[in-house]
Amino acid sequence: MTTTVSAEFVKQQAAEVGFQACGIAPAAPLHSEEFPLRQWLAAGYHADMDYMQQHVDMRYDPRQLVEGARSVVSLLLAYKPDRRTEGNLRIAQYAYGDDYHQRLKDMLFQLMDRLKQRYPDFQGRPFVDTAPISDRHWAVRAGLGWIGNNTLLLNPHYGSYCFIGEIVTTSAMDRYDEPVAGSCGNCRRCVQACPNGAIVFNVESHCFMVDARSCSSYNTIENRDDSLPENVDTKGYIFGCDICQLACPYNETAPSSFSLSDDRKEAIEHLPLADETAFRHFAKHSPLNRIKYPQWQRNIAHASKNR
Ligand code: B12
Ligand code: SF4
Ligand code: SF4
Repeated sequence: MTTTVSAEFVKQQAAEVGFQACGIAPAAPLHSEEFPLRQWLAAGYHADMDYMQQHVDMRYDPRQLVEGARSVVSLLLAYKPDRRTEGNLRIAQYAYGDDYHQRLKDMLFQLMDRLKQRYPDFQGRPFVDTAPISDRHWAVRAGLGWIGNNTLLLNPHYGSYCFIGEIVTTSAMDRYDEPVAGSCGNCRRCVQACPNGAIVFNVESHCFMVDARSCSSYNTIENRDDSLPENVDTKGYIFGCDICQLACPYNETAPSSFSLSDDRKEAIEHLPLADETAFRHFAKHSPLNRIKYPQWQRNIAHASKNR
């Protein structure tokens, strides 16, 4: 039996490491009503993301991912920039900075080191978007917000402009958080703003889901085909898409957490003209490393044709 960990201590250390919010949930399986992954897959909304079909049971139960897991520590790293880039061709705001996978992972390891210093028998594994675990649903369980109609985690203070990571640990906590009682109410701004009607209401699950096949974010990032579907209008986005987030009133009032320097802004604005060497140089430490230069050029050609 491992030592029971103070939740207060975890949160204090998380804040010192630089996370904007931290919540903790017991590592009990997710119900299919709160995470209708099987319905999403059955509808074909995952497009070519075959990895979403793998380890489905594990996505419902973190104890299959980390043996003996007792708690999930969920952490938010906010990224709303203080200004946006200009120009007709643009990348999503989450990609303005360095690759968040690396940054978040470094921070999660720092937090684990601090916890191990205080609790030498503390054991856990950090995750960011890369393992079969649904980041948003654990954040909801840990009281960090609710799932908005745009299907993203909406934190009442930071909106949806935040990355999510977690530590799944075998330690028990002395206190757990409860989900918050927030909701989108009658608002449908994001659904109406989507240029591709990609946010669809799933009658069976009684909630909104993203059909990736029509989503600009999927198409500009995950789609590996030589050309993009003609009916997808990316509205100038050549990597990711912000439209359903820009429409959200919570994001309007959220504080900015990332300062876009003049140099970085200029580099991003010139990126559509970059040759392969310059693109690779920029992409190396950025979320853009998810795509190769031919995809980048495909996205530019598609967005230019739409315009
Ligand atoms: C696959 C994936 C995608 C796919 C599919 C997106 C999707 N909505 O499923 C694509 C490529 C399109 C995508 C795009 C983006 N992604 Co993405 N993606 C993921 C990934 C890897 C898995 C998501 C997943 O499990 N989908 C499967 C379906 C079944 O799950 P679901 O969508 O959660 O089910 C929905 C419904 O059932 C409904 N629902 C379920 N329960 C309930 C309960 C209630 C009360 C209600 C009302 C609704 C409801 O809402 C659910 C939320 O979508 C996660 C990382 C991770 N491991 O969790 C990141 C992740 C969701 N992505 C992220 C980001 C930042 C984005 C983009 C904003 C990037 C961009 N700017 O282009 C866009 C946003 C597009 C959008 N509106 O979703 C962040 C989101 C952070 C946040 N605040 O929520 C994550 C969590 C990565 C991270 N670690 O930070 N993504
Ligand atoms: S990311 Fe863009 S295309 Fe995808 S659901 Fe949101 S607004 Fe629609
Ligand atoms: S725009 Fe409205 S409906 Fe969409 S996520 Fe924000 S509050 Fe919810």
